Amino acid sequence: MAINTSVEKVQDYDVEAIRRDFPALDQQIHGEQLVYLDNAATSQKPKSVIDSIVQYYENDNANIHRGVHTLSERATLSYENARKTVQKFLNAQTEKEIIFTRGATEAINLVAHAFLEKLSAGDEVLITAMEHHSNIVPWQMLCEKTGATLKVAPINDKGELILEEFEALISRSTKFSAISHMSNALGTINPIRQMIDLLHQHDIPVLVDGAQAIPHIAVDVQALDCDFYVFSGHKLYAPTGIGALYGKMERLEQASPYQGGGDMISVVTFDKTVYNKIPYKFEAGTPNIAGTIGLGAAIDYVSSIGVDAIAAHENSLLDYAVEQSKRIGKLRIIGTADNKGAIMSFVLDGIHPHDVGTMMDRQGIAVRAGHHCAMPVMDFFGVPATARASFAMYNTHEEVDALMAGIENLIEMVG
Ligand code: 7TS
Repeated sequence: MAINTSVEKVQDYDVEAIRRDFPALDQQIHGEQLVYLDNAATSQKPKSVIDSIVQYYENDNANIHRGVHTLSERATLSYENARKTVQKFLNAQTEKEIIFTRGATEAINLVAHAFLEKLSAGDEVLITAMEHHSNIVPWQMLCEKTGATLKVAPINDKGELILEEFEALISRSTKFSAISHMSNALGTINPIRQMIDLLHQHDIPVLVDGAQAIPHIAVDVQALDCDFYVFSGHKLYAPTGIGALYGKMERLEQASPYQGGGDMISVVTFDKTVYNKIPYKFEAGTPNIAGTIGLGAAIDYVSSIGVDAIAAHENSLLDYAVEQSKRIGKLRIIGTADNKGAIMSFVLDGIHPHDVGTMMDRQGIAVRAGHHCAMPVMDFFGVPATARASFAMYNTHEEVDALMAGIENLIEMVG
């Protein structure tokens, strides 16, 4: 399939050079060149990230914040430099506002736990109908423990938040709100700046789940004025098992620690423990040092290309995919928001999404099939699951062609 390169492709974006940085992309699956379109689940890693981890383990491996020896000092320096890298990437005011966690899920649980003592019966927590389970279940657990009520702002048939209904749900009882920046099941990008403003008119703290947004949207936490922002490194070309929580200093000062243990204390006696300073207070135990260094390297890599350039490329892939999909009569896209990131969730008439996933894999094409940890979204659209193609900085228009050809093949096979 020929593509109109001048219209579809982003000028000066050297996708082939980028692809060469990602060793995992260069392989055959079932005899076919891999087409990796499961980036919303996790992204592949560039060589610089892999090298940073190897370098750490080969040369600097030691525990941090405790040894006076050289290796420990080197490891500590690299770990703390990664914190500064995250700070700059998010434009946080100080690196103390960055707490390393296992990922978005742990960061959300940390914040939910911090609000345990602040909520009671009659209070409300406000989320939206498009949240990932990670941004539902911790709040449900918090509500169960405190007697508070979970309120859910609805979405429309395009998968967009209904902003007026969100606003109508804000009341004096609302004590916290947790909202996704971008939906993993639909691709919808929420008007979070507006949502945050509405919440702040009532002085309601707000957490933004940036797990999907972070690789696609340049985030400025000061401009957004969010109280908390969370993301996972592995969707941002970093290793699994590392992520970050940004928290406004004044909010972190009000928060009680999530876990107790080493490193989060300054003095321990059997009578009383004095906690360490922020951010260490929230980082109990030996952290994922190598992962943190890998996260720093991933952000350096992404920054060297530029999030806006990456987003422009991915959006052109999405537009092209949506356009091309129109020729497939049996295909229905789930999630057609006006403001959308590079995710195409779809169903095919008469073919279960799991079969779509398996049959695409037979053709070397990796897509995710399932409920995407967003069962309420599936319920809303009346589907058990969807197949999902999600694009990253290294995907190409030719891969979109391969996706479409793969879908057409499988429709033909099923008959
Ligand atoms: N929030 C959103 C919006 C997500 O998409 C995910 C993961 C999470 C939170 C949790 O991130 P974790 O790294 O802590 O697990 N989403 C997906 C997905 O769409 N497919 O696999 C994981």
